[in-house]
Amino acid sequence: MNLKKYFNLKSLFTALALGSLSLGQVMAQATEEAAKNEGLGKTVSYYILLFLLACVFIGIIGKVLQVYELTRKIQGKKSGIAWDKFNGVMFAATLVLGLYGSYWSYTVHGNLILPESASEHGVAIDSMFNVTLIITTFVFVVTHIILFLFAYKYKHSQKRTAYYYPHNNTLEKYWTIIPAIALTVLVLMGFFIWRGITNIPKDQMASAIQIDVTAHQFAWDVRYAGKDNVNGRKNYKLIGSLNGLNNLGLDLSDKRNNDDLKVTEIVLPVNKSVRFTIGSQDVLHSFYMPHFRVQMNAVPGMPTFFQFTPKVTTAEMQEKTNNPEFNYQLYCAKICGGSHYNMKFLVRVVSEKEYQEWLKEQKPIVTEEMKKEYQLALSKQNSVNNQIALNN
Ligand SMILES: [Cu+2]
Repeated sequence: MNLKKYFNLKSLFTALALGSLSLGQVMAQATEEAAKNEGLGKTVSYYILLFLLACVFIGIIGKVLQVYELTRKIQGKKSGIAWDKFNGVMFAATLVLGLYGSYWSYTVHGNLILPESASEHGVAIDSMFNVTLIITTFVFVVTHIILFLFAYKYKHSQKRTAYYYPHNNTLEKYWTIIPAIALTVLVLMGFFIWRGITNIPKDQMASAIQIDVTAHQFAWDVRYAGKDNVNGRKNYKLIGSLNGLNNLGLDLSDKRNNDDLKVTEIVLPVNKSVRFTIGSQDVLHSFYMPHFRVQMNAVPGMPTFFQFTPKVTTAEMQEKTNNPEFNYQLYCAKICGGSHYNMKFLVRVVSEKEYQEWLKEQKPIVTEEMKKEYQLALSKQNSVNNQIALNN
């Protein structure tokens, strides 16, 4: 069977070119329509249409060039375009554009970087970040210059034949050992810094201000430990008990709960160590305070901890950032559901005096109503126990 009867190359390309053109026209019309509608010019669909239009345009150019080359081939002529040279120049151009793009990204996005760390341990994290960035940037620039310039300089030429170069042990050693040493240094540096942050001596743990944070879709509940500096026990089985009042599942048989305070903002005294106990009532959340370089998962059923010392007050940071509206925030850094973005909680760092004044105004988390419900539940339980005892 002769396939040529069914596939005529010329008509195939004509059909392809026509198809591309008509698709291009449809896209152009759609883009124009989109741009006409007020505000639509900035929507995602508009940019997707533009991207598709660019793809179609490039496709058409490719097809035209293909037809041109095939025609020359049929006529027994040499290729009309020096593709080797073209590809080589494209490599060199990509190098220049890519390096400029990286430089642009570093300068423009680099300005969006967080202000200086507002916590003591954050300084070490920042230095680790900077060292990693310097090393990786250096490697990135050098390897890209070598890769792209080699592709340009040694592009295919009729005058030169390729040299078969299968293996070189010395080179293998260099490009295995040097990155291995660099990575070991970076990993060890990270390990020791992390250990310094999480490995806190017991006395320092106990003396820090104790704050208990509970995450749930889509909010944070925060309580301070009160005078005894110990947060009372919680029990997940008690969540929603006491006629729906006990949304944190506090165990009222633990008297240490009675002085715990419910707060609507986190207020921290400057230069005092503070220890957060973090938990979740539903899915994974992430306790994230970027200005203090603090991030820790909030895991259901497994308390996690983060202890740190804030060293810049909110007022000082407002001055440093030249932004009188500046405020520290606690965010959730896990995409934990549809309203995840709502998980914000105000954090203020103030002087010791302001902190003490604020603390005095905070109300206990265990309300009188909760206590009454608890007593009621206890008396009901006692009567049931008595009945069981009597029946026996
Ligand atoms: Cu969350």
